[in-house]
This record gives sequence, C-alpha cells and structure tokens, in this order.
Amino acid sequence: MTTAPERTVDLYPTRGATEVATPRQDPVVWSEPGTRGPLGAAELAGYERNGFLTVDQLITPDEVAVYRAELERLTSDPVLRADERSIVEPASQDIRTVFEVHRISEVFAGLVRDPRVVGRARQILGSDVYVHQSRINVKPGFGASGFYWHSDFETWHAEDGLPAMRTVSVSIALTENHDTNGGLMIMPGSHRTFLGCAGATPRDNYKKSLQMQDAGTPSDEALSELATAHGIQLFTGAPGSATWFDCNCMHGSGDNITPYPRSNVFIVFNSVENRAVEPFAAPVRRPAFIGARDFTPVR
Ligand code: 6CS
Ligand code: FE
Repeated sequence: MTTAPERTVDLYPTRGATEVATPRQDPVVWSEPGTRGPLGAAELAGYERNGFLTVDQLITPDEVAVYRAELERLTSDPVLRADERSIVEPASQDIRTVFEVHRISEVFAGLVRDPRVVGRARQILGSDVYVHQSRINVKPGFGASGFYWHSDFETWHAEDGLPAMRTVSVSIALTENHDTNGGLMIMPGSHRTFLGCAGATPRDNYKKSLQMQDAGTPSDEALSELATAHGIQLFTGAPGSATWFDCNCMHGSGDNITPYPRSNVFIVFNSVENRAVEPFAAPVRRPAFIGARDFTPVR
C-alpha cells in the first residue's frame, strides 16, 4: 500500500483567489528568556515588538573591506555572470544580485559561521540553523531598481515550502546606507499579520520575480492599512552595520538614482525545526540556490 506524502498543515494560506489576512500563529523570538547569546533581553524585546533589531557595527571597517573586495571579485567574474545565480538589472544589465554566496565563496561562508552572525540567529530562532538563502545585493547607483513591498515569508512559504515563521534575515551593509540611496524600509510590527496575496504562482516565477516581484504582491488597500497601523521606518547605517528582521516583516526598498551604491550581504537563517517541505502555493519548487534543500546546520 502506498502512503501519501506527509502533508504539512498550511497555517498561512496565500495566492488563492482573494487576499486574506491571518494573524501570526508563531512566536517571534523562539529561545527561552535568559538564553545566553550575543543579544541582550532589551534587544530581544525590541525584536519581538517591532520584528527587527539593528546593530551599529556588526563587523569592523577592516572586515567590510574584505567582504567588499569579495563582492567586487564575484560580480566581475564573467563565468559567474553567466551563471543562473546572478541576476542582472533589467535596464542596465549590471549585476543586481548573486545568490548562494555562502556556498560559492569561502569568504562569505566564513561570515555565515561567525559567532556574531550565526550566534544571533540561533538565539532568535531557539535552535540550530541552516542557510535557506544568501545573496549579495549590489544595488549600484544611477538607477538600480528597488524591491516593491512584500513579506519574504509569503514567498518562502508559497514557493519554497517553509511551514512556519521560524526564519530570520540579516542584511549587513557593505557600503554607506544613506537615506537617499534606496535603503531598506520596514513597517514596524507588520510581522504579526500574515497577508496572503491574491493570484496563483506562475511556473518558473522566480525567473521574473527576482527582478520585479508580481505574485505575492500586496494590494494598495492592504499596504495602506498596514502603513497606517504601523508606520514605515527607513534603515540607514555605515558599512558594517546590520539589520536583523523577521521573515514576515512587510518591507521593501526604493530605486537608487544617486551615484552611491547600496551594497549589502543578505543571509537567511532558518531553524532546522522548520525545514522546507513542498511549496504551499506553487506548482514546482524553486531551485536550491534560492531555496536551500541542504538542511545541514551551520557549524
Ligand atoms: O524571493 C526571494 O526569496 C527574495 N526576494 C525578495 C524581494 N526578498 C527576499 C528574497 O531574497
Ligand atoms: Fe525581501
């Protein structure tokens, strides 16, 4: 007798006929109060409340120089440019993003294992963690396009099969994040409402969504309600600063028309207790370089 593959309960319906909001059913901070780690109780309380926390200097200026040089090396490698891990800007064809840098670069693999980085992720998620996704966003000047409002978890649930909200992203600035060059914006507190979007996921959606997201985009009405309820915070910071944010924060970033690139490295840690299953709202899985299928804990 064949047994049907175990179906995980879908706590967060999305990409059906209509948009539907579901209250968050998961903790934000998963570790027990008092758990040892780099984050203090006040920082964790702020993360629970807002869905994010900032670190003014996660890595030193000297370390930033090493990662900047590695970003330059990767984004000027013609072989990598032709690889599907590299996404280009639609207009300029400049490199916009390189995925899976934690696997193709020993330098970025070292950053992932750094206790200042993985230690914070384990503390927030209350378990061992693996990398669901990593990328460098170059966001060059003179017109690099931004990312429209979205919840990362909405995509990672619908298309990569992450069952619960037990995932945290860290964006580490590798260039100055001014208030003018397309910085990250988050609606504080929006992580407590899951906004299921209307519209089915096209097959191979990632080929378009990583340049300009369509499926998984909230309506103007829903965004207006969230913005009215929570406001919008813009994140600026020096190279080496970092923003840690919950997978379900409503966030986005504007275009960068200044001469100043807004480059960052972006690492997504998922709990080993929240491994990807089958997509909850997509016909096929996304490639492993976008949604990891290697659940080996970071050591
Ligand atoms: O689709 C994704 O997985 C990626 N897209 C965006 C706009 N943010 C999260 C993630 O890197
Ligand atoms: Fe995002």
